[in-house]
Amino acid sequence: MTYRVPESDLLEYYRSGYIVYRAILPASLVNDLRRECDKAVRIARKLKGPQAQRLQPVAKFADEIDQRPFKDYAELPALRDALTQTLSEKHYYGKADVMGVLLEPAEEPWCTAWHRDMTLASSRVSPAEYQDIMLDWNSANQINAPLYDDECTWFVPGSHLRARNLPGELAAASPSAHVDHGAGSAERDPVVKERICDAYTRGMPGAVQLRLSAGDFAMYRPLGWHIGNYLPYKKRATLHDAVFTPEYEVWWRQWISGGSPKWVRSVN
Ligand SMILES: O=C(O)CCC(=O)C(=O)O
Ligand SMILES: [Fe+2]
Repeated sequence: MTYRVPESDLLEYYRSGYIVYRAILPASLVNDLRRECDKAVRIARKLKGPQAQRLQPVAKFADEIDQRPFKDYAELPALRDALTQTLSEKHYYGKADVMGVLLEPAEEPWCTAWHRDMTLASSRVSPAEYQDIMLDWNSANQINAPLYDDECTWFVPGSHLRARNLPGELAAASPSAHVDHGAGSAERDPVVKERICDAYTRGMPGAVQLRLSAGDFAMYRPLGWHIGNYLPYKKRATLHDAVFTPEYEVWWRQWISGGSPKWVRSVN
């Protein structure tokens, strides 16, 4: 065993919806990934402009970005070990057509809207199936693995366990809040915009900031409420990835391409 996941962290993962393996990426791998992600930033800005916030999948750019360190990450024994302790040996990550990198915008502060990656309304499944998906730890686990210290992501602990939203959550996440009080505002002054995004982010009741260090690995349930809040002066290169089992990957690929696959409960 190369990495021991404390039981208190497992408990936190079930209760809050996220877990962090601290300093699990070796320094040499972080160095190699940083070098390749410097290329990713240049490519993303060339393709999508200065406000680009991700390049995904990284493997699509194999002619410019050396894929070796990404493969090393996907096969890292310590990570596979930690994931086996947390979920099972059936779980894997690092799929070439999924893994991307999250980047800081070059010019202006920006935050996403507060969101759940899939809601009952967007899920194309029944309420009972949606509830099963929420409570099934084989489904919907997302990864943020930062190569630089990263405090962009906020999460509402425990919100991954319920489809029901509280009134304060709906108010904080309403589309008009993002336009009037969030990154969607027309404000151009960088400091004022930064404060607007900060206030919008902090406006979600009960939200906590994930404070990640370079080389950490965070796994969270993206059906819980979360947000990304980005500052142009805080360098970001955070591997963004998903965790699968063979069965969940089949379901997810059908779902993401617009299908309505039936959900079969695998955990109780
Ligand atoms: O930037 C982040 O950490 C969050 C990104 C996110 O919420 C998403 O990709 O759906
Ligand atoms: Fe998200």
